[in-house]
Amino acid sequence: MSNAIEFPKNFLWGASTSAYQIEGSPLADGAGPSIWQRFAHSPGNIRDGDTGDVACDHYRRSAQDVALMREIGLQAYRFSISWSRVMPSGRGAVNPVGIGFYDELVDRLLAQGIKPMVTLFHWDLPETLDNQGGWLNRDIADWFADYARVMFERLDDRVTSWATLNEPWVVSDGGYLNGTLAPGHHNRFEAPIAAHNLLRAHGAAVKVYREVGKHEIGLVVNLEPKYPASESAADQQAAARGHAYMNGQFLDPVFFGRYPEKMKDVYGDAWPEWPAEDFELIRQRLDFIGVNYYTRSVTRDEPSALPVRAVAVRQPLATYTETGWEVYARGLSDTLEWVAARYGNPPLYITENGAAFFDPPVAEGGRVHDPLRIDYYQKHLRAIHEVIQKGVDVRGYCAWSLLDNLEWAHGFSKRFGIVHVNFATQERTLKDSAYFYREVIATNGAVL
Ligand code: LGS
Repeated sequence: MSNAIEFPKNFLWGASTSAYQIEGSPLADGAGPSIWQRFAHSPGNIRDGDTGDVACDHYRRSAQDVALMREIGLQAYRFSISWSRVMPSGRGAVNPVGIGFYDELVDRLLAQGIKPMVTLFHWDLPETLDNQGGWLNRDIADWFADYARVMFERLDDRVTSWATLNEPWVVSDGGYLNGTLAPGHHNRFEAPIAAHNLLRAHGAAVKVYREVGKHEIGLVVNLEPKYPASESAADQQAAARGHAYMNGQFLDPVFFGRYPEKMKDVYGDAWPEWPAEDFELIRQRLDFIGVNYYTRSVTRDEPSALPVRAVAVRQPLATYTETGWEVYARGLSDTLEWVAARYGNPPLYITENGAAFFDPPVAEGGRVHDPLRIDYYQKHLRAIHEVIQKGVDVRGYCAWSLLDNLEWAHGFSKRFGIVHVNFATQERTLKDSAYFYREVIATNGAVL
C-alpha cells in the first residue's frame, strides 16, 4: 500500500496519567496533604462529592497497572510525582516510603521495557506550601527547585525524560482566576502572579537539571488554537487575545524571555511590571516541549467575559465530547505547525490527547465498545502524521489517559481511559480503543 501511514522509526508510543487522579491513598505511609486533598474534601468543589481518596487505587496496584501497559504494548508511560508524598511539608525532610514508591514504579516500568516520562508537578501542591502563599509566593521557585533536585538525584540514573510542570496555564486560570480547580481562588490580580511564579519555578528546576541531570527536560503546555468566529475586527482581536493568553503566555517567555504584548491588554490594571532578571531565569534551554491538545475554540468578542473579553461559539455541525469540547483534529495540526514556525521547530511530544465519551457498561466477555474514542484517536493521529511529513519534529505521543480516573472537578463522571475502571471493584477492562491503540503501536501507525 503506497499511502500507508508510517511514523518515524523511533517514534515513541505511550499513555499518560497523573498522581492525584489515579493513585488514591493520598495520606498513606507518611505523605502530607496536597491542596487537592483539601479542595476535594471541601463540599461543592467536586461533582458528587468525589475525592482522590481511592481513585484507581494505583498506589497499591501499580504492578497490575504496569502489566496492563505491557499488554497494550506501551513504549512509554507518562506519570506525575506527588510532591507531598515525597516531601510531606513540601520542603526539607524526604519521606523514604513516598519516594520509594516512585523508585519502585520506575524499576517496574524498565523491567517491562517501558520508558518512564516523569512530570514533577501535575497540580497537587503540598498544602503546607499553599499555606505560605503557594504559587503567589516568589520563594516557591526555590522550593520547587529543591524538590526537583531530590527527584533528579534519586531517579535520573533511570529516568531519561523529565517535565517540570503540567499545564501552568490551567493552574493559573483554574486555580487562581476561576476557582474551579485547587486552590480555588477567584482573583484577577493573583492569576498573572501565579503564572509568573510557575514560570520562575520551571526555570529554576531546569537550571538544577543542567547541574545534576544527564538526559532531557521540558515543559508541558496545553495549547488550543483560537479561530475568530467572523471576519469582524472585534472577533479577530478577541481571538488574538485568547491566543496570547492561552498559547503565548508560557511559551513566549520560555523561548523569547518576554510575554506577548497582548497580555497587557488581557489583564489591564491587573498586569504587573515584572523584574527584568526574572526572564533570565525563565528562559532556560529546553530539550522538548510537551503539547497537550484536546480541542479548539471559535471565538467571539464579548466585553463582559473578563479578562480575555472573548467567548467560545458552539459549532452546530460538529461532534462534541462528554466534556463539551469540540472534536477538531485540524486544530492539532494547525497548533503543531504554529509551534514549529514560531519557536524554531523544537522537539515535541504530544503529552496528552484524548476524549471523554459515554461508555456502555462492560459487555459479556469483557469488552467495552467505544467507537467515538477510536475515531477521535484516529483523526488526531492522522493529523500528527501529516505535520511530521511537513517537517514538524514530533517525537512521540501519549494518549490521555491510560485509565478512567478522577477528572478533577468532574469527579469520576467523565471517563478518558482507554482502560475502563470499575470504581466499585477496581476491575480494569481494556476498551476497544486500547485494542485499537495496541494495533497502532504494533504497526507504528500503519493501521491508521
Ligand atoms: O485529566 C486532565 C485532562 C482531561 O482534559 C489532565 O489532568 C490535564 O492535564 C488536562 O488539562 N486535561 C484535559 N484538558 C482539556 C482542556 C480542554 C479545555 C476546553 C475548555 C472549553 C470550554
